Parts: sequence; C-alpha cells; structure tokens
Amino acid sequence: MHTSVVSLLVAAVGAARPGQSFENTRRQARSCGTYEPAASVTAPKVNPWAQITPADTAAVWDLLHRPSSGLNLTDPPFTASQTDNYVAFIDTLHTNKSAVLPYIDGNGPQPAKYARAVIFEGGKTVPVSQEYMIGPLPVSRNTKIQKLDYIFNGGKGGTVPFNARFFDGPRDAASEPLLASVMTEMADITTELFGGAYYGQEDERTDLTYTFDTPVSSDGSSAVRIVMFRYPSEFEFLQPLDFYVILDIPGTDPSHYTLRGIVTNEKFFPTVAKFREAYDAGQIVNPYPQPRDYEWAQLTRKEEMGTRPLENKLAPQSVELGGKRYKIDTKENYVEYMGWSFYMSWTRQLGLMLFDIKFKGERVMYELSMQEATAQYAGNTPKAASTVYHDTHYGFGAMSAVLVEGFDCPFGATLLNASYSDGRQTTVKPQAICIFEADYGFPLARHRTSSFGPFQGYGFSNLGVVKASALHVRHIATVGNYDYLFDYAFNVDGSIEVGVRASGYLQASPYYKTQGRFGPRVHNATQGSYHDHVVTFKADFDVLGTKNSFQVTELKTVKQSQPWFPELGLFDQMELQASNLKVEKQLNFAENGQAMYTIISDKTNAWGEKRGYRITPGHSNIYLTSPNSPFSRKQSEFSKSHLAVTRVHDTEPYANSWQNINLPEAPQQDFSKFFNDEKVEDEDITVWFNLGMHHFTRSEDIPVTLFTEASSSIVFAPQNFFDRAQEGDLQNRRWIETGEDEDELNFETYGVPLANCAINLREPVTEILPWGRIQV
Ligand SMILES: *[C@@H]1O[C@H](CO)[C@@H](O)[C@H](O)[C@H]1NC(C)=O
Ligand SMILES: *[C@@H]1O[C@H](CO)[C@@H](O)[C@H](O)[C@H]1NC(C)=O
Ligand SMILES: *[C@@H]1O[C@H](CO)[C@@H](O)[C@H](O)[C@H]1NC(C)=O
Ligand SMILES: *[C@@H]1O[C@H](CO)[C@@H](O)[C@H](O)[C@H]1NC(C)=O
Ligand SMILES: [Cu+2]
Repeated sequence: MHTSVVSLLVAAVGAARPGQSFENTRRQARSCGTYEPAASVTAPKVNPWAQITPADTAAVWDLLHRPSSGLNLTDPPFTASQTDNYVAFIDTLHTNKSAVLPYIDGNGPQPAKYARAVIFEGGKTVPVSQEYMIGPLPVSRNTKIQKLDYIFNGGKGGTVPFNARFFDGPRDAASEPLLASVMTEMADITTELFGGAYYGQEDERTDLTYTFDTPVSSDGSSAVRIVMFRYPSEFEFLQPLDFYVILDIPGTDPSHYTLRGIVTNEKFFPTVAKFREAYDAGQIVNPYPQPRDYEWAQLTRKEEMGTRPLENKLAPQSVELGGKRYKIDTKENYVEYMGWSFYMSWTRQLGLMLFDIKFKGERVMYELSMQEATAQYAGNTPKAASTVYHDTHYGFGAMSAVLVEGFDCPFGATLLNASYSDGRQTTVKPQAICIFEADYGFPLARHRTSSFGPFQGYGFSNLGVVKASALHVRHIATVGNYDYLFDYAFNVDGSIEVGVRASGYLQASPYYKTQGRFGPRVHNATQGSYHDHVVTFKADFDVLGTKNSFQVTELKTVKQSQPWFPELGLFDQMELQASNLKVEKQLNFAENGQAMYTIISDKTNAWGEKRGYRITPGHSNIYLTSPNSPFSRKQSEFSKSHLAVTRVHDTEPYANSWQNINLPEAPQQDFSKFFNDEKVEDEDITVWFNLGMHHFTRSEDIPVTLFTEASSSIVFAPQNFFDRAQEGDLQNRRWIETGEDEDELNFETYGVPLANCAINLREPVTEILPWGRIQV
C-alpha cells in the first residue's frame, strides 16, 4: 500500500449540555494545521556548535592527503591494509565553552571551527590510531594539523595503541585467514553439528556467519577476538550457535596470530586436535538445534496469532490541530517553543546535542547531550561473559536514520536531515530527526471547588483546568541489534524530560540447560542473555549564568517536642536538611527518594529563595551492576553512579572517548580522573547522569524488545526558579463557573478556538527520501 490516504474528521468536542455550545462548533470544516510547516525564526547568533560543512570536511580531507602533511596516507581507505596509514573519519571538534560564552552573551568573536580526524597509523614503526585537530576552518594558510590531546586524560592523549583500535575491515581481513583455516579444519564437524560450515567470508561454500565483541584488548598490549557463529540472516542476532572460536591477534603481523581455543558444550578446547578427539568420543552434541528459518524473528504481523476485536481501526494519533506552535531556524538549527529556545548540533559519534537551552530568555543549560551507551552482558559462554559495548564506538550520528512519520513520530512532525562524514564525502540521512509538539495525555493543572452537599448541581462552583503539551526532539539510532530512541521533551511549565528507550534485537546466546542464571530461554535454541544498559548524559547547567551550586536537600527524621503535646515527649518529625556539595563527586540517588538535588544559582526569586532547577529521577535510573569487571574497569567509570558533578573545563567536554572500550585497564579517557577535589560551590558545574535499564530479558523480547518496557527517564524542573507556577500565561485552559441558575454553566475559553477540521493523513512511505551524498 503506497498512497492510501486516511481521512480523519476531528469534530469539536461536545462536552457542553444541550443549549450550550462552543463558539465555533458550527463553523465550516477547514484543513487542520498538522501538515503546515513550522514558521521560521532567525536565531540570535550563528550556531557556534554547528557541524562542520561538507565543503570543510572535503577540504580537511584534501589537506590531510597533501604530501606536505607528512601523514603518508593511503587513499581510498578501502584499499588499505592494517599496516597502512589512512583516515578513519572526520568529525566536528567540540567548540570550547570559554570561547562560546563571550560570543553568545556578548560581543565576543564567533569561535573558530575545528575538525577532528582519526587516522589509523598502521604504517608507523609503533602502529597506533591518532586523533588530530584541524583548524581554523575553512581551510586556509592558517589552518594547522595538530595532535588532538587535550580532551583525553589517560596520559597518551589522542594516541590509541593498535591493538585497541576500532576493528575495521583491514583488521578483519588480517585475522580472517586464521579464522577460515581453523574453521575449515573443523568443517566436517560443524556440518554434522549445525548443518553449516565456514570456509572464509568470500568462499561460496560458507553458510555460517559470525559476530565478535568488545573489548578486544585490555590495555593495548595484546588483542583477542572472540568469535561466535550464527545462522546468516538479517535477524542473525537471535540465531546464535553454540560454537566459539577465540583468536589471539596481537599487533599488525598476522604470522603472530594464534588460536586460543574453541568453546562449545560448555567445554574449552585449546586446539582443533583436542576438540576433534572429544567429538570423535561422542562428547560434543547439539541438543537444541537452531531453526534455520527466521520468520519468527521478523518484526512483521503474525497471522497465526489471530486478531483482536476492533484492531483493524486506525489507532489514536497525536496531531497538531491548531497548527505548529514552534518556530525553527533550519539554517542554524535553532528552535523556539512556548518560551523555550535552544540550538541543536550533530556529531558522527554522539548524534544529537542540544545547546544554550533557555526558558523565557533565561539560560537553564549550556549543553544537554548523550555521551555514551554502555551495555554489559552476563553469561558463561565466551561472548556473553566478556561483552561490554560502548555504542559511540560505532557512532550514534552515523547510525541514525529515517523516522517513520505517524509511527516513530506523529503525523506532520518536522523531519530534519542528519549527516555525517564518510571519507571525503558527507552522507545525508533524510528525516533522521523529528520535532513535534504533543499532548501529554493528562492536564497540566486543574482544580474543582467542591460545593456543599454531595449531589447538588454540577458539584462545583468553579473548575479550572490547563492543557499540557510538550515539544519533543527525537532521533533513533540503530546500532547493530539495538534501536535506541532518544527523546528530549520541553514542557510548557519550564521542565525538561529526557527519555531513552530501547527496541530492536537482543544480542542472544545459544541456549542450554544450565544457563538459567544468565537469562531465560526465549526460543528453541536461543537464550536471552541478561545485560545492563547504561546511557550516560551530560547536563551542563548554567542556571542564570555559570555561578551554580549543587544542593542536596535530604529528608531526615528528627526528634522533636512541642509544648502543646506534652504527652508525646520527643516524637519523630520530618525535616529538610539542605547542604551544598563542596567538591566534585559521583553520587547516587537517595533510598526511597529521600533527597532532592537542585542546581541553584546565585540569584534569588521574589521570596528570597535561590533560583534553581531540580533533578527529579524518573523511570529506571540505574548504574552498572558490576563495578569491578575486568571488561568494564577504568574505561567505563562514568557508568558507575546515578549522578556525577564536576567543574566545567574546556579539557573535559566528554565523559568518554570513542575507542576507550578496548582499554579497560589503560583507558584513553578515565572519567574518574575528573574528580580531583575541585570546588563545585558557586562555580561552573556539569551534572552527568545515567539512564538505562537492567535488561531482565524475557520471551516478550522476541522478536524485538518493546519500547514500552525498555525505557528510562529523568526530569529537570524549576525549583524556586520563578515566583509561581508557569501556567498562568497559558491560554489553552478552561475556567468553568456555575451560574445563579443551578443549570447554568459559564465557560471561559481565553480566545483559543476549538478545531473543526479535516485531516488527510498521508502514508509516510510516499514521503521517505533516499540517503543522499553531498559531493564537494
Ligand atoms: C608510507 O606508508 C607505507 C605503508 O602504507 C609504508 O610502506 C612506507 O614506508 C611509508 N613511507 C614513509 C616515508 O614513511
Ligand atoms: C521449536 O520449538 C517448537 C515448540 O517447542 C517446536 O514445535 C518446533 O518443532 C521447534 N523447531 C525446531 C526447528 O526445532
Ligand atoms: C580549547 O581549549 C583547550 C584548553 O585550553 C586548548 O588547548 C584548545 O586548543 C582549545 N581548542 C580550540 C579549538 O581552540
Ligand atoms: C534532505 O536530504 C534530501 C536527500 O538527500 C535532500 O533532497 C533535501 O534537500 C535535504 N533537505 C535539506 C533541508 O537539506
Ligand atoms: Cu537490552
């Protein structure tokens, strides 16, 4: 179905009693505003956090490849081997806050733009991955290529040892011959056990596929490759086989690569010969054959599950009946909505980042951005036991793509393109970000004055109720098996909700009987491996400037006596005990919610209270379960507490670095080093927080995990920031009074007419644009 148009008539609500009517009920139906484009607005300043342009990316590429750069690069990189030097990618370097503030708040110059480039230098005597900063941009005679060291605190700057670098095609190609030869030696056995064999990626007899995990190294001095085989299909994540090959692959010379062993049937065999011996002795079996078919794993409707009554009708939709109530500067990626304003930015590794978030013209945050998504698995098979992912390793920006209007985001949402550098070129993912305003599903505020007596008239003398809505900015990154939905909601009351949800495929393990403590059996031969998801965010609060403190208001029970209760003596009473955090710290939310965490400014409201924003835990605020695992040791410190408070420094823009995952024992970036007892009172501070879930896998994760369940959130809300609630200026409300006559109702509608309009919803597939390439 390509062009079906669904017509929906939204009638005026007939809540009034006969004889009553809303002013516009009888008006002629007109078209609703849902598909009207958002009005445009001009950002106050050129976006200083903007992504570097495709032309700048190409110019940086050319500069790096000039012989005079001395980098000796192989171009194009896909022709390179791991012992060559080549560009891994070019991205945008974070703009220093110290340079931005004088610009956005005063007459300071627009900060210069810089690129960062990762170069895999396998051709060096000591092979490494090296990051560079290139700027100022656009490329001119003043543009320099310098090592990018200052944002990494591990001691080696932007240098990552070869063993720990990203496992890309050339690295894969170098270890492939050993894997193919080991598997070919066992082809007769794998064929008998699994009905499949692996002779090498390109060999046409091959009918198994495999996956491998991170970390591939511990401290960069060696590397290991844990390979798990699967049946090949687009749904292979759910079709694991109980067959593992572990390779030691240190350095760049494949003649040093060796087989560490083979694992199946919960047994480890250090050599093919030992494995064959056990097989010939009848000790190796495959009691739970993995089905080759994969229809069960597809996210399609399953006829055999039947139908539900009335489910053939179109489900409720969120539509912007009155038209869009937000404005966008699409050039500067700047948005205004109901008093809110913010800039958006996009990077290859982190995806969407928000900057300069203001409400009613006053700054609340300098930056709000996702920093890392960690996933750590549990099990007694080689892969599940050791897997930790940092998904920025693969790139949230690069992995984000089209959103389906009406399903991922409401019909009529504003869909923005996102792009990332891909070699010299820039790839465009159309419709990768959506912006829309939606109904909360409940009112923001209401009160009914109850009248005396239970059944008199309407039961009230007056009733006030206010509509609640929020502007959402959303994108979904599909990083391998998982689909992460990131949602930033700006609420009309001045609060911000950050939400992250996960859907997509489990990274499953082969099932066998003794595995229950690592997760349930979820299909014939598949076990849902337990894992933690910890998604780290940065909230650089600048509540009314940079002089902020982190106040903890604990709710304590104290002994109290009162003269009018002499008979009680000393009795228990609750009391608020507020104190400011003195120095940088990682901390956890108090048990039973018995503490409030507020970023307070140095300014006071009309009542003399410090104006602030509080952090309200939402759903599933968690941190990593296993703090001392060798696979998530020093490279994952940011995932080990609910919150962390640090001083802002240009040298500490990120919680993590994208190749840190492979350096648990010798991190390139060690978040714990941020905590060096710096004062955080009346200072420029950043709050780092974790969302996520302990993913207790279940058969309902088949075919995919459900967004309803796999969700986590947090809210930032004004705390004495204003003198009163931010609803009084909203017109989307009703004030209903009963009149003299018992039957008379008076509605005050504050000049916001109801919609009486027809919507022609359009099937999104007709609008989806193909990926683009910007040629420069
Ligand atoms: C340039 O790199 C290649 C590997 O790609 C290497 O063989 C060659 O020696 C390097 N040249 C110099 C001058 O370092
Ligand atoms: C998978 O399990 C179901 C339910 O036990 C069974 O009917 C089916 O035959 C199994 N399929 C395979 C390929 O083992
Ligand atoms: C950002 O600040 C750091 C620390 O002061 C400095 O080393 C670096 O060069 C600055 N980056 C840019 C792009 O100016
Ligand atoms: C979004 O991407 C599509 C496809 O590459 C392109 O045709 C369109 O012009 C882009 N839109 C904007 C606003 O850049
Ligand atoms: Cu999960």
